[in-house]
Amino acid sequence: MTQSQHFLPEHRDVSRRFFLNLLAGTAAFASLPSWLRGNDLPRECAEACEAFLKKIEYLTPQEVFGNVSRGDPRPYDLSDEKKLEVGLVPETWKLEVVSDPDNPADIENPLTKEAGTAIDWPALMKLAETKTVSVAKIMTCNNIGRPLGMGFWEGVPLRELVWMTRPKANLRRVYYHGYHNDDPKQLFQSSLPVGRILEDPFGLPPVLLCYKLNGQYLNGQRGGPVRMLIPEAYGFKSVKWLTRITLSNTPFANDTYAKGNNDVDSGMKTFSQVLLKPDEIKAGMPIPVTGFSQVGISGLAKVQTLVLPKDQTWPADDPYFTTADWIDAHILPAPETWGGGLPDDKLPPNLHGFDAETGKPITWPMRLTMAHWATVLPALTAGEYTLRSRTIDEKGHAQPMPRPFAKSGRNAIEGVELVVG
Ligand SMILES: Nc1nc2c(c(=O)[nH]1)N[C@H]1C(S)=C(S)[C@@H](COP(=O)(O)O)O[C@H]1N2
Ligand SMILES: [Mo]
Repeated sequence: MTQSQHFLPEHRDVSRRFFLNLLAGTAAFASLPSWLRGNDLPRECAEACEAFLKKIEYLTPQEVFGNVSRGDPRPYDLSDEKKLEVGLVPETWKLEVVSDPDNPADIENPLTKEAGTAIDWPALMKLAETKTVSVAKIMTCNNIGRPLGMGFWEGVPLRELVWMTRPKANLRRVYYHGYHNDDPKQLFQSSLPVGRILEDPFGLPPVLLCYKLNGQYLNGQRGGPVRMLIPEAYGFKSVKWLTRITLSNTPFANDTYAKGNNDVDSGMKTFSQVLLKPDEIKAGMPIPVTGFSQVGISGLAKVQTLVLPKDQTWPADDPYFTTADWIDAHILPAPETWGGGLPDDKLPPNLHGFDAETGKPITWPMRLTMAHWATVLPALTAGEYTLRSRTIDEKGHAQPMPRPFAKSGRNAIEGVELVVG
């Protein structure tokens, strides 16, 4: 599957309900824009909507996730025997938490293999009995236009391990890396300021030492047995096959991703993309369209669409189409079922931002997750058009502002072709 296809099944499911409601003339119908209200949708449009009536899932099964993994060989492709030997299975996995020899942090109790104090799987599971937290997060590579997948990630807050080392002073930065075939050239590392690990700013979930995705233990591709999970960050911070954490008194990032011109301090951005449009569009017929938005750190207030004739030129000094007549789309409500392989569709324990009583998200759209949207575009005359969608974040910034640079996460306004016959 290509990057663009792999969450279509999930999306179909969520958008299906929108169109069902729309066709049934229920509350969703009443909230449609005035040009649609009071008009029964033409039969052909209803038929186009039927095309969306497929299986519904919100979460991405972990086998279907987009995969970004370095290594030669990839650690998950090693033989079972080798995995056992190097600690890539729960039976032999160990995590060391040590002081940086070059810029030491003052810690009383380093967790090392040598001293027999490294964290192993039973120790992690013991911690999990009382400390488990789950985080709803969309995983996205800052260099790839489409998200890799939407998940509920389960783990233990990383600060629990930091405190186990009994730090006293001189601790400013936390470095970490994963198994890399013991080859320095294959090292993949990342880092965080210690403050982000010890305390969660402005309602963010904690940084996790993560071992489950959508209620199932992480597979090798997803970084199992244990990976890092940084809720608000792009994927490169969430290091897989985690083996070592280094507590340092340096104030600087050491991320592998700093090479390649990447912005390593960028929070996830809000942006929108079109996913489904009818295969065939007839002149004079309204056009049902669906899509999704990544809800970044600045939230999501609106999704809008714009249709322009393909050959229409646009002023070069307005590259983001800010002066165009964008039309609001409908942000779909939180799904009723989650899918993605979640056993019995039961929410993982302590899911941040969800009401434990009702099992529903407290706010929607929810930051750091995916929101689906749908709309019906006004009828067009025959010809070729470009359809664009954009988000407006909670601060009122229209995509790709306020951070339009690609190396801090892709969020360009995409154009898709509409051919009206
Ligand atoms: N050890 C290790 N961790 C890693 C990577 C890697 O190559 N090696 N890739 C990173 C990058 S760049 C991304 S975008 C995410 C992707 O996570 P996923 O493969 O689970 O979707 O994993 C991150 N963690
Ligand atoms: Mo990435």
